[in-house]
Amino acid sequence: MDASSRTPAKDATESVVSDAQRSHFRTFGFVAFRQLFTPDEIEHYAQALERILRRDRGGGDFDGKERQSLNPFIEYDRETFFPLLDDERHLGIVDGLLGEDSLYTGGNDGNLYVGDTTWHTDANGISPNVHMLPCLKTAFYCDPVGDGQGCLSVIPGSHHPQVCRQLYEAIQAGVFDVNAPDVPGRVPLESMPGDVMAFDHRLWHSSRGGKVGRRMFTFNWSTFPRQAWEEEVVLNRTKYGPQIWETAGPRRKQKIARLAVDLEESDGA
Ligand SMILES: O=C(O)CCC(=O)C(=O)O
Repeated sequence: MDASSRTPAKDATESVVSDAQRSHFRTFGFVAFRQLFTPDEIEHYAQALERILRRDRGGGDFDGKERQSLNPFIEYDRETFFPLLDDERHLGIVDGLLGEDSLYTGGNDGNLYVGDTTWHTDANGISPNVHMLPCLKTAFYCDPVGDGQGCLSVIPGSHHPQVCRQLYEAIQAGVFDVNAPDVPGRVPLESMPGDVMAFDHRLWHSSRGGKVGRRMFTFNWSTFPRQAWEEEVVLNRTKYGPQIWETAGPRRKQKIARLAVDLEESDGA
């Protein structure tokens, strides 16, 4: 089920996503990319994340009472985090899974987790309104996480709109409890620093048993819209601050320039 392999950090010129991984993503809604980054790189990001979150707390220690989440967070340390949006390995994942013209949609969050995350999707929480456009999240777990110890769990295939909706109906019928640790078919995605978890926004996912202060950050991406309804989905999700332009490398500039016209038009409307 896990179409990943544990290989050393990849050369940027290598193709990041294999045909098998692309097919796995389309079928099951997720792929775990193993050791795409080095643990040292991830610790560098994790420490920058901790500094940002500390400043956000007014300089105090994390009291561990509840999750601290900042969305967006990368804007608070642009030198460290914006290059990650142009990193060939990161873009390689997203372009490999969503197509060469995939887009960063502006959403990113940095977290210190406390306790469990109940079952939900990122498309619309636990609502049955599921769109048809493949969008995904890349998640960087900065600490080792295992089954029942803070790793992501997913329900493979639940990103397919019909299954996604059926799970919502199962909640209504009392068959699927979003607080339950287990549901039939659950797959835990253990992660080591350097791994990247990529999953479709419509995929049902959860996490449980993590240690207090579990460090994790994410980015949101979309397939380039080709039809009017797709454009509406993407424009609704996309928010670009000025830094997205100021910091962009050539590849990002080229990608977002195509959407920029539409965004300006919708902002001005
Ligand atoms: O790691 C977790 O607790 C859950 C992550 C999650 O739900 C998300 O990033 O959408």
